[in-house]
Amino acid sequence: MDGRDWKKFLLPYEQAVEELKVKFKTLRGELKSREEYSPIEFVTGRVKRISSILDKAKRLSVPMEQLETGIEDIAGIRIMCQFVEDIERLAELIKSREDMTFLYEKDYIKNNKPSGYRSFHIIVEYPVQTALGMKRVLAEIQLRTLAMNFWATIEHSLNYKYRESLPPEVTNRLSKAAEAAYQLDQEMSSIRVEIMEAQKLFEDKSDIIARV
Ligand code: 0O2
Repeated sequence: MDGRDWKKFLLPYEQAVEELKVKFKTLRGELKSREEYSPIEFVTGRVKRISSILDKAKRLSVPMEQLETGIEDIAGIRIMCQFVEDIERLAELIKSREDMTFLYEKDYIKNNKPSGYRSFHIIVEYPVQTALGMKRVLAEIQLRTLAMNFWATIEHSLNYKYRESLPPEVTNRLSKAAEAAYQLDQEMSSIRVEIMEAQKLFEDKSDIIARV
């Protein structure tokens, strides 16, 4: 594929990422208004870089003409939550949506990766309305707590720096940090009800001040 072919190939994925970001940000606002608490803290999204698509295709032996079905995270959405319990709720909400089709999930929270990576991945099929008609694309929705995201972001940049051959000392520290992030999630879950009540009070107070 040359540059123009890639541009055309990636267009529906770019559209899918933009639309999904809007939809999940809207869901955050709606849940906040309805329930005074949202399981969504913030949402990000990206289209996978061409070099990263090619690396993954090579690693998984996916032929170029099967990229659409063979690489599931060309369109990627990341939703950050405060608590592990929020991830469970969100996963159910996503599975029941009618604007996307749930295909399957990868639970790296129950079964974390050897690296220490924890996150909940949902693969969906999302219909994009293009100038040529409807096109279904695959998208990966990653659900993470803030602690999981902190760890994964740091590990990702270290892997980028060391090109996946991390010095043992760094690997060791990352493994300890993964354990600490897990403990943090557990501690926060154990006082979740108190935290949520405090945040609701805080929201109400800010609301009154904003209206005065
Ligand atoms: P990019 O383009 O840099 O965002 P794999 O076979 O290891 O690639 P798997 O198990 O099939 O991965 O997972 P999946 O569902 O394809 O997701 C890959 C993405 O999950 C990665 O994208 C990361 O965002 C995240 N991820 C998976 N494993 C790890 C890990 O050990 N550490 C971190 N930090 N993130 C991970 P890419 O490949 O980074 O793509």
